[in-house]
Amino acid sequence: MEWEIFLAPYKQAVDELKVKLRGYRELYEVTSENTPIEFVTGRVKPIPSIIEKARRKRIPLTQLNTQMQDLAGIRVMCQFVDDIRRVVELIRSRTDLIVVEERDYISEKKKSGYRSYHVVVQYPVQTVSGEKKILVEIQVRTLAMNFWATIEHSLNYKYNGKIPTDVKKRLLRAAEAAFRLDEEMSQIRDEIQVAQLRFNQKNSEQES
Ligand code: 0O2
Repeated sequence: MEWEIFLAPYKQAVDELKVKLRGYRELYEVTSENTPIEFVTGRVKPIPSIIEKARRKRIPLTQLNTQMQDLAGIRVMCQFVDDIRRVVELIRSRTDLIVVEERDYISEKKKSGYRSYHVVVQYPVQTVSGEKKILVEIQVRTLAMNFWATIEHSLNYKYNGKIPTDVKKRLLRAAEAAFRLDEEMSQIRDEIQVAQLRFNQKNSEQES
């Protein structure tokens, strides 16, 4: 298979969606609302990972375009858990893509402790041979969820997918700690917002 030719539209989709989703930050800057997006990353799955996953999931290489949903991957990082819902709403409301599947690993975390919200979209790319509809997996998560997933992913790599049981247990505890951190941060934000509202009300009363 000519990997470079096959993956070219996936790279295009990743590049375009990175720009489009990063654009929300600037759009929010001109409103008084807080941006739900902290930062956006993206990648095309490396060829060795594609081959390994295809073997593991028994996906024929000729069916990759329909059966491997994360050849093109985008990650959107948020400060707060509530922002994830706002980002998913933004994605659903776009008219340049179609949401084909959503996986909520926040309400129901994975066995490993992994939390994230996955939205699989179909995104049209204009190629030299016409339009190609590309599947892109958008992972939306908080900074704490991302911190955990990044470390767990590199440990998985280090241990060749076989993390020792005691390390797994500690990772599960770390995932819970990350979740509590998210909850605590949300509460702090809520309290700050209430205080801000009172402060603003007091000021406008004094002015009138
Ligand atoms: P990479 O290196 O990120 O590309 P499966 O592969 O069976 O777990 P599936 O059905 O392909 O899952 O889709 P799903 O559940 O949406 O997960 C795909 C991607 O989500 C993974 O891609 C990871 O990026 C992330 N992910 C899922 N589970 C975990 C986890 O337990 N730990 C971490 N760190 N990330 C996870 P890849 O292909 O595994 O790898």
